[in-house]
Amino acid sequence: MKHRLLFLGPPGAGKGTQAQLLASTHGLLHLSTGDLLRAEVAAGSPLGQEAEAVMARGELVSDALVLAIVRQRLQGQAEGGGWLLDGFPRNLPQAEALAALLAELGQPIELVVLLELDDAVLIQRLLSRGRADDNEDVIRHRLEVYREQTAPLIHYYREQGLLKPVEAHGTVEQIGARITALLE
Ligand code: B4P
Repeated sequence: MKHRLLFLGPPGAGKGTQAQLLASTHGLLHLSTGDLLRAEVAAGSPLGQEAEAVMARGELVSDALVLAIVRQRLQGQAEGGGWLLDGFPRNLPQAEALAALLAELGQPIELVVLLELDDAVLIQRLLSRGRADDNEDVIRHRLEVYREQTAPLIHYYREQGLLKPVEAHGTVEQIGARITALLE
């Protein structure tokens, strides 16, 4: 079965880690806006140049920029192919734009997986990863941005009956098994 899934959760909850795993075991397109933006930064494209400083501060890149990337990738996906969106949407305008795009494509979201984890563990995981935007001040700011802008999506998707919370404590395999169980 070709699933259409969305991964939601605070920075460092393991969205990227779990999304990669599930996409490879289930043959889904893995669309991570964070990875796509980092690839643009690495390539030094005009889009990457615009995104770089914003990401380094732990803020959200403009909706227009992110939406352009997602639209292009989802439209390019073969009809009926499954996908997994990781790190997108990150605020209500992005969620509303996604809903309009998916209605246009006739591909509704099947399930929204919410990865839940305490701040102390999130901060530890991100500090040990050590990416350019993983220093303590920026991490704290990313958590604030998550609470203010992304967390309202929990209510938005719960109201639509799509939300499934998952405990993101434990090993990668344990969390992966919890997510797989939701799909069965
Ligand atoms: P993202 O790339 O989405 O990254 P993230 O939220 O920080 O991390 P994630 O939850 O995916 O954690 P991961 O699996 O890597 O965003 C980065 C920036 O991009 C944003 O701040 C923003 O500027 C920009 N951006 C992205 N999307 C955007 C959008 N839609 N709109 C606007 N701006 C956008 O795991 C973290 C670490 O934990 C890893 O080192 C991993 O190995 C480790 N880990 C994972 N699972 C573990 C486990 N079970 N136990 C121990 N460690 C674990």
